[in-house]
Amino acid sequence: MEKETCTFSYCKKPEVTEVECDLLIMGGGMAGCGAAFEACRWANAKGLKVVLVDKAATDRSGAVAMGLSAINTYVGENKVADYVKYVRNDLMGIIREDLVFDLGRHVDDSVQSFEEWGLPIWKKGDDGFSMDGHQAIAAGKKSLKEGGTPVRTGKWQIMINGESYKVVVAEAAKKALETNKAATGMAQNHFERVFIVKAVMDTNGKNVAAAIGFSTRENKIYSFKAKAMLCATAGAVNCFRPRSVGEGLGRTWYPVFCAGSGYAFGMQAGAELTLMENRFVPARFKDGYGPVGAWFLFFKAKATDSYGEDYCANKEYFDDAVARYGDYAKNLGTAIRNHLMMRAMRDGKGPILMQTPAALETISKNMKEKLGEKEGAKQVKHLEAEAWEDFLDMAIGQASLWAARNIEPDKVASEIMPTEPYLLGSHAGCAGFWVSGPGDLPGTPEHYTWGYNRMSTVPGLFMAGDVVGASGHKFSSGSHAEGRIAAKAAIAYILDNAGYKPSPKLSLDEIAAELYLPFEIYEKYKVYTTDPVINPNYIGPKALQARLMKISDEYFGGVSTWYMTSKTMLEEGLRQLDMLKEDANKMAAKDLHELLRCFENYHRILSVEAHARHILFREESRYPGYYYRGDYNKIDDANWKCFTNSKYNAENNTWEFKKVPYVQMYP
Ligand code: SFD
Ligand code: AMP
Repeated sequence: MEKETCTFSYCKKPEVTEVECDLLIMGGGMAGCGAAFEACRWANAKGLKVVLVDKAATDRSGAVAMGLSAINTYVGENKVADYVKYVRNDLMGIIREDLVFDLGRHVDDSVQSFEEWGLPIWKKGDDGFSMDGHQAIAAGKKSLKEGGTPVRTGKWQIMINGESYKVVVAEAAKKALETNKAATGMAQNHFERVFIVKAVMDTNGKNVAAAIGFSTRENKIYSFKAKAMLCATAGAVNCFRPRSVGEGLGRTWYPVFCAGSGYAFGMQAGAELTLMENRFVPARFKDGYGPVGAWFLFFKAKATDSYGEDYCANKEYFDDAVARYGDYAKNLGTAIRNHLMMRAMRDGKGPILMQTPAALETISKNMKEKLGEKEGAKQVKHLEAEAWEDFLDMAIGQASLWAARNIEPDKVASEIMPTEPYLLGSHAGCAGFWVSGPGDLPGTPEHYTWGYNRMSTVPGLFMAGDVVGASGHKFSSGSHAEGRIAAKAAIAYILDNAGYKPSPKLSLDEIAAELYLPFEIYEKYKVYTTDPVINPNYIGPKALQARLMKISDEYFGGVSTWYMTSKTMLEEGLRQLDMLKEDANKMAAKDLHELLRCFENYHRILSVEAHARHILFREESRYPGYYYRGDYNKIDDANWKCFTNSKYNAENNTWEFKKVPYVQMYP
């Protein structure tokens, strides 16, 4: 197939801007905002230039755009070593305990800062009852930093009034960037609605010299040259066919705008990935994708099959799980809870129901016993409002679906369902890059650290949040703290390598031609057919994404195969993916929005290819409930209690895989 190139014979050449800085932060989400806040504290005094670029508007970008109703990682009165054990158990025994411990010892400082910046955090009242964030502030309750007692849902989670969580966190980051602008005289150091597409290597063949991207609002492309870069652009969604199709297409739990750009960027640079076979398949309220944590932990609700049986307590299912997956099944981690739910579903005992009425009834009874009928009823009304608030603050679609279906949680149980797979490293998943740890923790093995905390295997390229592998359960607060950890180390790296001058391998003209190729293809062929959406000379981004999701769903363990895959299925899927990668060169874009979608597809293809190749490499089913290798449907610690690391070579499209020893640091 003839390879298309862009000579700007058919589309208009964009304005090209080169931005020079010391530290480039890619992504303005939780990790990116943490990085900007911390980097400027160390950079300003040294006159170092810090730049943040975000594909959206930072106030409302990333996974926390809609807000959240809980912070899922706050250590508080608990021991950090226990946090490590909790994460290890939930992620089936293989994590980087140095990264998790390091995050656990720093995360609370970020949460206490959020409160100082204006995030309302629920507090325990003197009567032992919960006060939501606003009530606590009005009652003059102590802040967390002063020793105030948060309202815990589970051992690690605290409740917040988080509709504006992201706005609060973004404000602090933007203010910090303002101070850096003042300190360095930069004209602009915060770029919004600029989509980072690719890493351009340095002529030295070691460093990433530039990150290139384009504005999604004007015909402008950017080349950001930097001495160090921090990638915080989150995980990948819509690589697999979602359960919501047709009019529901576009509804997901993790945000549709997470396209795996971080995974693609690091892979283009040759950074090593780890545990990329992992994925997160959350149980969610059906069709609305509402999270379940607050119902299980705060409202103490039970999920049962349609006969009212708690499937996690089903002896036959449980014993079989222990027989196949060993003691890991006994921890009843997130994956195993899914596995047992699917056993019940496959036995025709579905739908699976979140018993919300029973939970609210129990709470109401307790409250009325403790507070009397009148005050009790008042408290119950407040709590029912919180049941709705939980979704209004975080997954609005679920609240509107409840309304659309006349579901009142105090009267009707709701169906829950495992979703399509998501690739991420910050929630109950651990797919991402192999990064250096802090290096100061006792018992840290040598191969866990190489100088600068959270630096990838590419010198000067740092990672934070979803894109850091082998250390899940960071959530919003942990991602922010990890951004801070990585940013401080990046500034140290820049000061230690002051002599490095980035010299990108590609010229600005070559960059412009590569980024605007889909425009050139569209303008070149659009008149060939009466409807430009259908054209034998090119493929639109929507059609290509549909093909990608079909291949992943049917061969890499999507919802249509109940997450089952095997060597033969993976190999057939990868064969079809290779053909799709060829077709991708023929993607056409009619406007900037479609251009964004075209490059998001490239990022999704690379992310899911890495995922499938890692599943092929690990010959066991380490995460039952997330995916199954039908040809190795058991956990095999003897051969596979280790990290699986890979390195992609973008120039010749080849992959290297290796096993890396896992070391338990905390008993
Ligand atoms: O209910 C580019 N999460 C929850 N965390 C909690 O602490 N509590 C909760 O209650 C949580 N819940 C929850 C959560 C997420 C979602 C979607 C829902 C419910 C519905 C998880 C956290 O949100 C998550 O762990 C962190 O936000 C991850 O942080 P980070 O920084 O890794 O990702 P991000 O915040 O999405 O930011 C990514 C940024 O990158 C930008 N970006 N910019 C330029 N170029 C590109 N190519 C880019 N690609 C992406 C994005 O715009 C964004 O700014 S519950 O489930 O438990
Ligand atoms: P979720 O709403 O599923 O994203 O989960 C939010 C938080 O609650 C995460 O920290 C989960 O690990 C935790 N969680 C969710 N469901 C349960 C459960 N059944 N038991 C214990 N923890 C849970």
